[in-house]
Amino acid sequence: MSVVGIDVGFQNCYIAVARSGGIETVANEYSDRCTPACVSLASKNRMIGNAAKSQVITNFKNTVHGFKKFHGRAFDDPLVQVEKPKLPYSLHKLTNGNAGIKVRYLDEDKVFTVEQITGMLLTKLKETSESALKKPVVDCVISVPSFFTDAERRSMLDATQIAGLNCLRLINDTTAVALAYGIYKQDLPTPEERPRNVVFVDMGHSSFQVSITAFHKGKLKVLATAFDPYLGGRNFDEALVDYFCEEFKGKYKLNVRDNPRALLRLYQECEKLKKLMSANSSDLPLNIECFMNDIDVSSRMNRGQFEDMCAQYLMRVELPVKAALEQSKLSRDDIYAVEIVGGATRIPAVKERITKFFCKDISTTLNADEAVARGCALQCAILSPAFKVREFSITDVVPFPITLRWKSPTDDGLGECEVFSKNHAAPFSKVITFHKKEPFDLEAFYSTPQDLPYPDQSIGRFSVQNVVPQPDGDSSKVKVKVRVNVHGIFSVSSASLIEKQKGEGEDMQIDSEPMVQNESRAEDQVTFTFIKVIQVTQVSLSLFSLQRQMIIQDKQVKELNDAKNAVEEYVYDLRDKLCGMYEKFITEEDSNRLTLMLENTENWLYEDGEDQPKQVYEEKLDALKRLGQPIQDRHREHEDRPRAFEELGKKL
Ligand code: ATP
Ligand code: K
Ligand code: MG
Repeated sequence: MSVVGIDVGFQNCYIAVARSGGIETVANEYSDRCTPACVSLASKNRMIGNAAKSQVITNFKNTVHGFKKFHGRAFDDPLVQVEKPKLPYSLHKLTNGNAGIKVRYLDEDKVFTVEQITGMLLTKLKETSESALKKPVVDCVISVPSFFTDAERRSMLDATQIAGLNCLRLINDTTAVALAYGIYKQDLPTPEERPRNVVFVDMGHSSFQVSITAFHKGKLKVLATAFDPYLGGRNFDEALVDYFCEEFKGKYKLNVRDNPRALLRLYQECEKLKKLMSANSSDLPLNIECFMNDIDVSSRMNRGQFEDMCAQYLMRVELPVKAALEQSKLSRDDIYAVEIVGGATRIPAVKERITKFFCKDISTTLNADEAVARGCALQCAILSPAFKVREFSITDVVPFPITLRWKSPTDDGLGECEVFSKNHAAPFSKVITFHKKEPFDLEAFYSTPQDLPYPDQSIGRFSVQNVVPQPDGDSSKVKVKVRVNVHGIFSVSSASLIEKQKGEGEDMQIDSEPMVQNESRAEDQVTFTFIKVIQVTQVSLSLFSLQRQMIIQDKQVKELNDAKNAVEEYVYDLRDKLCGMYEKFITEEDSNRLTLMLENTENWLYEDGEDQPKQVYEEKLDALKRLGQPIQDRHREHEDRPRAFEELGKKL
């Protein structure tokens, strides 16, 4: 089994794997440990990651990025509607109401689900980890934001399936970071001692997450999580873009927002400028040549100005930090350290806000970019029976309270009860006892819609069937098991009918508040049907075959390019050698003829040979090799001769 951890960021993805030396982050074929969350569809193939990122401007309509937040969302979702006008590519309402991504691919209009797009990205990340480990990768652990709801988590799991991955756990970003922090610490408190409480702060490109975690030797327990799902590095880029758009309107009479390419370039330049300002407080230039209508633009900006401009975002930094501390019921003095990760925490003003709130210097002992992926890989290693790693127990939390509501056909009223409170430990199972004479329905939903960064409160509806009264006409005891599983997803997992015991049950009130227990026992099973789960995307077989087809297509395009490149390389190589090391091994006349032929081949590659089937390139290469090989052989023979004599000399 493979031990792989993947941080699927809104902008940047990282992979960590377990090798004999321990956990290490791995680089892709561009020697880059960061793979951009970007997929570019073209008329002949797909590009994913770094190759796709280079298409952001040239092929803007079909280069998809910034899609992580569309997981599990309907097209009409307010968040989707807010994002839509800012995207260079189009969104499309799918028949199931979800947001689909519309692009031109293989010269046809195609609509992909977000699960397919993330599936493509994950396929790339899978390949990268496979080439690092030199073996197939299936099992992995993947990170999600701690505020992801059930629908978003289910959608992410579907994407992993499309990519042929088996996700052992969806782990919250900040929990992965906590694991990466704690597992190697030798000096954690013993069970009798007071815990070491650490605050983890992660500001990425699209969101801001905070957790407070208590550590003891061999275990971590998340006490609280808080977040601003709409605050991240991209807000700071946007502030700069808004500013320069306004400035260029007056200064150059340019309407940048009308030109998608120019706008995308401005975003890229503003992000660079933002990063420069993190290291530099002086005035910095912004220059873009041939920006729009052949006009070069230039301007300046400094950190002070930038911070004023971003005051509204900086103000929001304190809120989740404060909320997390309140929920944990700790005081500032109880906090051992504040660890920050995520690219946007490099903004000095963001760091300042956090430092100021805790009256404490913040620590940057973790790798800000790679800690999430490392934590994922560590979790995968813990779950893997094949890999030896220190035992470490992880207790996470439920981010939003969950309520269960029930109703039987003949019941007068509805009953409900909160089964998981906010920050309840997770994963966790509970058994709820009902007294019922007939089948009944259960509906699970998030209790506090005002706190939910998702427009739909409902989680799912479940029907408990085959419930009958006791022989004496009394209500039966029905035990229903509910749980938040290892991925942070809620489900009603089973139900059982309890035979009435003598002397028991008489004093139990019928239709009383259900009793909630934290343990289950094996009982006779009641048939249990899952009526409907809201917002679940089913991975259908056709999605799998489409993915397979795309992989085959990409492979064919790559092989074709390789075959063509091989001809080109051979031409250059042989031409070089004809004027150099092969000179003495060919007559001048033959050499001239061959040079001419090489030149013709080179021209052909740019003209008629530009777009040929793979076989044509292979035949061309063979023909060239038939002429080149004898020269190469004569050369090698000549080189080998002195060595042969030398060997002979030694023997004599
Ligand atoms: P998310 O966690 O929201 O899914 P992500 O994981 O892809 O997003 P990160 O890779 O953690 O995000 O961070 C990317 C963000 O950090 C970008 O906005 C980037 O511009 C910003 N960033 C990176 N380096 C710096 C820097 N030196 N100064 C300011 N911002 C930076
Ligand atoms: K990331
Ligand atoms: Mg992140």
